Amino acid sequence: MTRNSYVSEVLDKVRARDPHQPEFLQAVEEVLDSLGSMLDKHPEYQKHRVLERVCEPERAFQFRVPWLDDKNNVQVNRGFRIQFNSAIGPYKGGLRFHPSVNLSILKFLAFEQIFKNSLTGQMIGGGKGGSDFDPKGKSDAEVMRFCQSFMSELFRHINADCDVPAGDIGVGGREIGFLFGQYKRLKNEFVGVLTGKSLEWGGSLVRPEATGYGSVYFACEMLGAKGQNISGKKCLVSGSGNVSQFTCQKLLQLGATPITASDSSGWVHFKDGMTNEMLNEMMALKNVRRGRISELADKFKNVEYHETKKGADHNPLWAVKADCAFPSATQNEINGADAKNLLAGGVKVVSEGANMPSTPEAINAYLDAKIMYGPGKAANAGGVATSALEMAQNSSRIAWPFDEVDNRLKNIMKNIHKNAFEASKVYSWEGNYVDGANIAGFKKVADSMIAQGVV
Ligand code: NDP
Ligand code: 2IT
Repeated sequence: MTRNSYVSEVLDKVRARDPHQPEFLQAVEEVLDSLGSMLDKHPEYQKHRVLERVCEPERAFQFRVPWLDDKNNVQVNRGFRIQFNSAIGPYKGGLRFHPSVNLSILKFLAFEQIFKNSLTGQMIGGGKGGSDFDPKGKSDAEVMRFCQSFMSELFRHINADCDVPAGDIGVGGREIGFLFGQYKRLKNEFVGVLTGKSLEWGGSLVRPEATGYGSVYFACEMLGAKGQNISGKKCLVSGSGNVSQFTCQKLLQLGATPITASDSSGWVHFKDGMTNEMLNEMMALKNVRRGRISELADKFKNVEYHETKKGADHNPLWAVKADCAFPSATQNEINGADAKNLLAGGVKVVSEGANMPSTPEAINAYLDAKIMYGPGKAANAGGVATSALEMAQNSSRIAWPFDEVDNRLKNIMKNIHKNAFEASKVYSWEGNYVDGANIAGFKKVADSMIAQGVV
């Protein structure tokens, strides 16, 4: 396929400007390459130079985060917040605490977030932030001191109507609590400036479950469009954190069977399928004891542990025979070789709980095989969508019951599927959810940017 000339021109500019940001360039290329046929029909986007503008963050902060460890040594980390696009609402997106965090990774995540948030149909713009701080092996007191120092700078740049962070890798309920406490102390305001809060102090029911549940609901929508359902399906799941846990929970509720899980050390194969007891153990292991996934194989029969070989050219988790795959750990965890193994093993559905877990080669393999492939910005949008529901409840000072939030989440995932599917029919081929999601997400943001002038 020949690339649209406006897209080529902008990609060249973005590459020249940030040649050392591979993840950001990967995300930009994927989105822009979907837009060609739509841009041909809508010259106004080129006239108003929307692509150049949408690829440049409105604002990006980088700051020093000094803190004292338990031995009273001074530690210094780097903090970031990217306020990428506010055309359709206040900046919204998570905070990631992981040693790999850098400007490229956060810009890719914030860029994806713009179109994901647009797809949810809610009033939220795109942002992301975080730090190269590694919570692994730190005491609760160290995590608290780090979070307090991080918020002592971040609080200047965020508020409930301007920028509302939440969790991501390494940032869960514990971290959101420490961050919220410090914000409240500094500003003397009890407001919905963060989402993913505990229920007792302004959180929403279903927010912890929302990303994983949403990713399964999206898979159900893709299957439903072909008259199929998820019951009885064997599912590969990666990760063992928030998204993975609630993906597994929803799969079990719907009669499907998770057969793998992983962490950064290795992966487990549930040879007879994961049971609720095994899931409860994985939750206790990861959320309370903060241990390694290998412990599941020590505890249960018919659970096999495999260490991940650093630098290996493929990950054997993706070669296990299955019907569906729910990558729920991190970016680029499925490469071209893994995607070939997935397809050879019978996988017909890929629903991405993680952000950008598939490399461009893997995505091409799915599209060539025409399997049901839900890209992250569509399939994992349930998390941020439920964050927006938390914001709505905070603004009205009302808390909705579980079923009300869950039904809203289901409807949002249904609408995301419908809008991506319809856009794929108009501008690409029916069922190409990559093009469909990118186009449907982009148009609303682009039209809003044009309406608001050159700002
Ligand atoms: P958690 O920190 O709860 O869990 C992350 C999981 O992925 C852990 O099992 C972790 O292993 C593993 N992992 C992290 N980094 C790597 C790596 N470099 N290599 C191998 N394994 C890794 O994070 P979440 O579950 O919240 O996030 C998972 C993915 O979902 C991310 O891509 C995130 O951006 C995305 N996402 C999250 C949303 C949310 O609401 N939380 C919303 C939308 C997307 P270990 O235990 O060893 O650290
Ligand atoms: O990637 C994501 O969408 C998230 N980490 C959730 C963001 C949010 O604001 O809930």
